[in-house]
Amino acid sequence: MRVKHWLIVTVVALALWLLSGYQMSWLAAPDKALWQVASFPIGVGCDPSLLEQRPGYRQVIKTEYNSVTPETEQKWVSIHPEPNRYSFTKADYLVNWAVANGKRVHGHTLLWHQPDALPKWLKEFKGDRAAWEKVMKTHIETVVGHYKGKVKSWDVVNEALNDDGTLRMANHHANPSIENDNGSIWARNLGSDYIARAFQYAHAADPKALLFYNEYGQDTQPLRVAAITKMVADFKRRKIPIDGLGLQFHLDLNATEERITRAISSAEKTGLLVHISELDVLVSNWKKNPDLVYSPELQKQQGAKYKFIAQEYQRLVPKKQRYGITHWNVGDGDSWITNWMKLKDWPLLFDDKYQRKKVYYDYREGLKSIK
Ligand code: 9MR
Repeated sequence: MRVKHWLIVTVVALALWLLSGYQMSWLAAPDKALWQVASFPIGVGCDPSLLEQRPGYRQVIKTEYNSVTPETEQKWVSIHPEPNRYSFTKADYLVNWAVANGKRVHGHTLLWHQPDALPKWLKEFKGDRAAWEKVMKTHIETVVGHYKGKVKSWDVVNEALNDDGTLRMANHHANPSIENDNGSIWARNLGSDYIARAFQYAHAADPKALLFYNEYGQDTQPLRVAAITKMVADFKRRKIPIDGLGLQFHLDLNATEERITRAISSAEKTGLLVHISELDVLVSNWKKNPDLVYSPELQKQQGAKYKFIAQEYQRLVPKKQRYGITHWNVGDGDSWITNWMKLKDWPLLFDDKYQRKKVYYDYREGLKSIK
């Protein structure tokens, strides 16, 4: 009787075990998320309002990415709207959500010249060198201090150089005004060494934060790349605390493999961390074309570009220098290319309903192929 009882128990247990094994292989294993197949963090530029309001948006970020960057909410215009008032609410929402969900937070950005990103009071601010220095220093101390321990890294200075590698300073617009200023209020009012001081202030405010210089056009502007390399060497010599370089990579289908390789490689050669910080691949090639169709051919070319970037980043950048690849928002409908540039385009990995696109899979293949 006893033996029979044990026999039944054993047979049932065996059957259950076999069945569960069978089910495991029978039901397709869930796809791994991007960050799970990559050998480095996969980030996304986020809008906290969308994060709060759209479950689809939130879900994709939650599952696919393990690093986030606030797309605009930490810029001066959002976070420091009046001389003596900071407004942290929106950025805090994103940062707290990210921390609670185990995501790394990359801060963006402490100094940028772009008029849309600056509050009116600052664009109109009048003061001598010392007054400007105080404004910059207090802002950096306050913002970095506020996020100490939560924001792991910062784009300290963004886009400080012209295409020819000179420091962005004067407004070169044909009819210059504060609203079309393509020069820099920082360089004009603080002098040419302001970048180094910004890094020092940020470091003092949070010595553990990793500090980045972020730029665009490294694939197209070799003189700008040379200037960045020179700046890094100068900072190292002077012991200015810089940890990494951000390559924005707002690319189009004309970005050749050779140009992409050169850009990544020059950043890697500085020995600093390399962050592809704002990736998107435009199929419109920056042309306004309301009739453009997202044809299979365009999708194929775009997919090849994404895949190549994923592979090349891993091939060229040693593991310890890989800070990650950050995508500049989630779905095509959220992209600055469609919303801000007003171009008909499909530059991201997800469609406007947050479904994975074909390029998503091409990119994931690239992430998988080398380790
Ligand atoms: O994508 C951002 C867009 O939503 C904002 O309106 C704009 C102005 O703040 O900035 C865009 O992001 C820029 C980033 O901060 C710096 N590199 C270029 C990005 C595209 O303009």
